[in-house]
Amino acid sequence: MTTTILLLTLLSLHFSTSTTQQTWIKAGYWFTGSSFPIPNIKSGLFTHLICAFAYINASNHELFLFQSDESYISTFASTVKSNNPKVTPLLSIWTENGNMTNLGTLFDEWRVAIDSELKESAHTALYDPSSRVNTDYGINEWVKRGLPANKLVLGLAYHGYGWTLLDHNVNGIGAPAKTGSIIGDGSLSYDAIRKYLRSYNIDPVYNSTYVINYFTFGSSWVGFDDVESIRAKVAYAKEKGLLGYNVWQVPNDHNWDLSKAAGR
Ligand SMILES: *C1O[C@H](CO)[C@@H](O)[C@H](O)[C@H]1NC(C)=O
Ligand SMILES: *[C@@H]1O[C@H](CO)[C@@H](O)[C@H](O)[C@H]1NC(C)=O
Ligand SMILES: *[C@@H]1O[C@H](CO)[C@@H](O)[C@H](O)[C@H]1NC(C)=O
Repeated sequence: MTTTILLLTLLSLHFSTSTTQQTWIKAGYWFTGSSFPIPNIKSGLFTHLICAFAYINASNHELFLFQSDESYISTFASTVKSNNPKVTPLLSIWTENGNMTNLGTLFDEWRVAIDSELKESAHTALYDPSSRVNTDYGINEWVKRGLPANKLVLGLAYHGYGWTLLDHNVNGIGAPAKTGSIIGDGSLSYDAIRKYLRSYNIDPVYNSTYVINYFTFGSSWVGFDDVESIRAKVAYAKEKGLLGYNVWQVPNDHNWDLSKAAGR
């Protein structure tokens, strides 16, 4: 999960601004694998909408689409533009991480950090006083290695990740836990989280030290970004002089709450 997010964040660096004038980028991914209808995307909340993915054939290096994606990809641009003529539609190309040598190092460091984690971790934490697995560390590392801040967009995740606590009484951030909870591998869309919180009448906690929301339910611990975390992250991106933000993935929002919070 974390490696996927990082890869997507890296992919998002491929933005180019067509004019010298810097505009605040409010980008979001729509993935063909989601069942969310393209006409329902609120394009007005974004400057860029990115259709995912085209792939590269490893043997002849040509771009290709999966046949089942073709009809979506061919209509994506005109459909999102009909709701907001100013939005820039983009096609995202899935690249293997192998060739980004420097990035690969950072990627490996993250993976090592994750693999050695025996406690739940707020996978999208902006800060983490006790480890380097956090967004702020990653951004500072990029800038230190020579990437201008104004070429970076901050990745925002519209999903959370669930863990099973070893002891449900020990449930703060960093509590001992094993991966997976509630469903499958533990990954939950923000929309599913909101419905879950509502049906069990749970109030999530916002922790401003880490910039993460979480809730516990029995022995389940779920970390995610609610509107507070999203607002704080967008404020951070502006403070750092970044180019904007990039959402993975737009259909996981709940009533557009996160996109509205981010866009303010
Ligand atoms: C990526 O490209 C570099 C040179 O440009 C090459 O040495 C390296 O083997 C490539 N890595 C992979 C995983 O293909
Ligand atoms: C990739 O390229 C090879 C060689 O041209 C071709 O045989 C193969 O069908 C291609 N695969 C895809 C998925 O396009
Ligand atoms: C956030 O959680 C950490 C770890 O439990 C705790 O030390 C810290 O005080 C919390 N921050 C806030 C603002 O509550």
